[in-house]
Amino acid sequence: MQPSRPVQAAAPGTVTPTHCPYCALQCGMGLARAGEGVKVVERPAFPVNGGALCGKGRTAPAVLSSRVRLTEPLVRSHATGGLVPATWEEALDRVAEGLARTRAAYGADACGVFGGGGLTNEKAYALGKFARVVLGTSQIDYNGRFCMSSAAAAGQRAFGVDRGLPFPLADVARTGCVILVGSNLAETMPPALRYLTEMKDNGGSLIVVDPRRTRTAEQADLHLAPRPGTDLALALGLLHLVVAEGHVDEEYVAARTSGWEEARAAAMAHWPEHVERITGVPVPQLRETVRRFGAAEHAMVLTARGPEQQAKGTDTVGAWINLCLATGRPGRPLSGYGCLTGQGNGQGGREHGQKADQLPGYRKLTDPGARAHVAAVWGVDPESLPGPGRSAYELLDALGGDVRALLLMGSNPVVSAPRAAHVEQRIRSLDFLAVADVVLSETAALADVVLPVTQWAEETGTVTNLEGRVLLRRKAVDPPPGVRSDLDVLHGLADRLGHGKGFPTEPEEVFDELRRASAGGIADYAGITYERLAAGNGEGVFWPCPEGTEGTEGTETAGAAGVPHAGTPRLFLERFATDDGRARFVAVAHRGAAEEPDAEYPVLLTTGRVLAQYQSGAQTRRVAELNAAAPGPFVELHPRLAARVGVADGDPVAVVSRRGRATVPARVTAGIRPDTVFMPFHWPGEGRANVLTHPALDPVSRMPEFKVCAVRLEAPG
Ligand SMILES: Nc1nc2c(c(=O)[nH]1)N[C@H]1C(S)=C(S)[C@@H](COP(=O)(O)OP(=O)(O)OC[C@H]3O[C@@H](n4cnc5c(=O)[nH]c(N)nc54)[C@H](O)[C@@H]3O)O[C@H]1N2
Ligand SMILES: Nc1nc2c(c(=O)[nH]1)N[C@H]1C(S)=C(S)[C@@H](COP(=O)(O)OP(=O)(O)OC[C@H]3O[C@@H](n4cnc5c(=O)[nH]c(N)nc54)[C@H](O)[C@@H]3O)O[C@H]1N2
Ligand code: SF4
Ligand SMILES: [Mo]
Repeated sequence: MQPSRPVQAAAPGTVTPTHCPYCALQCGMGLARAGEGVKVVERPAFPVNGGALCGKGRTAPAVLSSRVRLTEPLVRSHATGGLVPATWEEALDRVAEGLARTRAAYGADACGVFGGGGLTNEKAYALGKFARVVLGTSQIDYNGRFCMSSAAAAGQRAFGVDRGLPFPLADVARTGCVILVGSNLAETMPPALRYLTEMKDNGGSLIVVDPRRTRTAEQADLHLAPRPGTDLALALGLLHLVVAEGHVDEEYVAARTSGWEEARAAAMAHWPEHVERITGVPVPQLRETVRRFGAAEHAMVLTARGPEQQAKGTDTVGAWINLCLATGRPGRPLSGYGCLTGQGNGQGGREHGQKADQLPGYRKLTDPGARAHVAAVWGVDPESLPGPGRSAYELLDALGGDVRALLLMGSNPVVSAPRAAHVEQRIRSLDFLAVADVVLSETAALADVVLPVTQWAEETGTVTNLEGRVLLRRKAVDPPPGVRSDLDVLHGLADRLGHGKGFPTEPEEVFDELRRASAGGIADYAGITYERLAAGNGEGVFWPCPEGTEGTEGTETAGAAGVPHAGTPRLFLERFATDDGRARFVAVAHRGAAEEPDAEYPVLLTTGRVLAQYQSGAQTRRVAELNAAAPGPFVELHPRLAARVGVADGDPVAVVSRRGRATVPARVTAGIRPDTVFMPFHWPGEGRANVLTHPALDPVSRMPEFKVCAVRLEAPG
């Protein structure tokens, strides 16, 4: 394997091409020196966003400021119980001791590790290796479990591989019909909206499925507003109509799929009138959807968190994939199924080993061949690698029980985990908590040791965006003195725990090892180097990209003899990644939510995002311009429901579930179903939405049901 040459940070005065720290679009941006800091400039040559940025990206440098971020390690004082400044030596010693003590007393599995989908590929890889090799623990998972894990599971089941979009986003502009299910793209990935607008301008139709009339739904030719948690029935009803109205592509189904008869029979049990009763979507709208989707020469279904964050998310996405397969879409030009992955490295973060059941290259921890390959790269005995551990919520729920020490990197579960008050209490009951973060998040504030780390513009690393496009995110500024990178932290801890070698601090060195560990795996990065990623417009390389010059059979862009493999923008053109090369239909049937409304809790709560805040808000709540645009939590409710509860727009209202209570201002709007309320989850305190949510898990993906639970509303006083 050829080593890659180091990539230099740009000299002062020049513009460094890099990427936004936040979502999975990974918009290209330029960073130019401005006084002491940097300012964002457009980078129009980068294809995905073509220079456009949302307000979060434009204001991202504000979080680089020493005024809002951590600049020195903190340790809990034995004397006062508060967090006090410490040296790096002292802080790392304490973490190493905390982990070693726990392991000695209770065994390796008493040490937990929790990662994040915002971490670069290098960090995610190093974190997984640290858990398995240094700690020897099976107890590692990450916040991506809360994100797109149901789509990942359904994609693997149907296609044998999980890559969010199996085609470049630009294909969306040229397709004929898009059904966008539970995505509020206009607020969550604004620069991507242009692909949908272009598609409509080209004569295509946009169908949006969302219980709310969002800014995205406003762009639609047809807006279906199902009851939260009923997408599975909706997709089955549509498949029923596809069959009834003769839109099945029999030739494709025979040539490229398996399992159709069972899936067809399951769908035929879902009569349109029955589906209307479950979902609240009128039969004429179902028919209109099928007419548009069935008639279009090219068509796509794209899902996001709406249908995925359900305790039946895997089957739900499976039902939408069935609809695509029956009409002959996946693996055809400008057509197919895709998931809009969420976090900055949501895709790469799930490929390189921070997931409980996984080794680098999207390999399975239970596969003896995979264990042998990765163990050889790591220089350890395959037998020494632990087996699969618990999923994210189950791990958080076990804290203070059999998991007694936790190292957390890149997540803020006190705000973002389901049933958050319980999770917070579990975290408080730990013997030892270490958090590496950029800011003092609500979770970091509970730690015994807080390690202040560098962030995006201060370090180089790779991320893999929602298209499976591997990108180089370059360093543009020096970090403030006193902070170290996550790779430094892992190196320092590994060294203290007896692994002086194997945890380099240079990102490129880590990436070169990752390439070897991923070689031959599903997500094969072996042919990707920093040098290639830095070339041209920095438009990146799509995985799989094996090492060498042999083309991969069946891919559009297989490398010709003598030319390195070009990467794989489009998957499945010849065959699917299953053993027999066929996509698999899965026979699924509708079922209810884990918690349905009743007399005591008669209203459905669903949760999600607003444009100007990001996730737990740890970063964006520290940016004045974003706080001005989205100052605090609220509950969105229909005028009829508001009248019944006796609240007017702006009045405080208590939202109460079996798990907790949050008090927030009412935002009255006719754009939501009268049986449903919506809360964003970006804030801690009184308005913390996640004290209400239900931790019911999908049986396959272990995704919690963030999008449905039962609540009642109370007007205070
Ligand atoms: N501004 C902003 N952008 C972000 C983020 C952020 O925090 N803020 N986070 C990033 C991340 S990690 C992610 S995962 C993505 C998420 O991106 P999206 O999935 O677009 O975001 P959400 O708001 O969680 O959910 C999308 C929509 O699902 C709808 N919905 C709720 N329940 C249901 C249901 O049962 N069925 C259907 N069909 N729809 C339902 C909601 O009304 C909401 O409009 O955004 C990324 N981009
Ligand atoms: N009710 C409800 N809850 C949800 C969701 C929902 O739709 N509804 N969505 C879920 C989804 S999709 C997601 S992805 C999760 C996200 O929720 P979280 O996992 O809490 O995500 P963030 O708020 O992005 O937390 C990232 C933390 O890492 C820090 N950080 C940023 N960069 C780095 C770095 O390079 N290194 C280190 N060490 N730290 C860094 C940030 O400052 C921040 O504190 O929330 C989930 N929770
Ligand atoms: S859309 Fe996402 S990647 Fe692009 S600027 Fe906004 S937050 Fe950053
Ligand atoms: Mo996410």
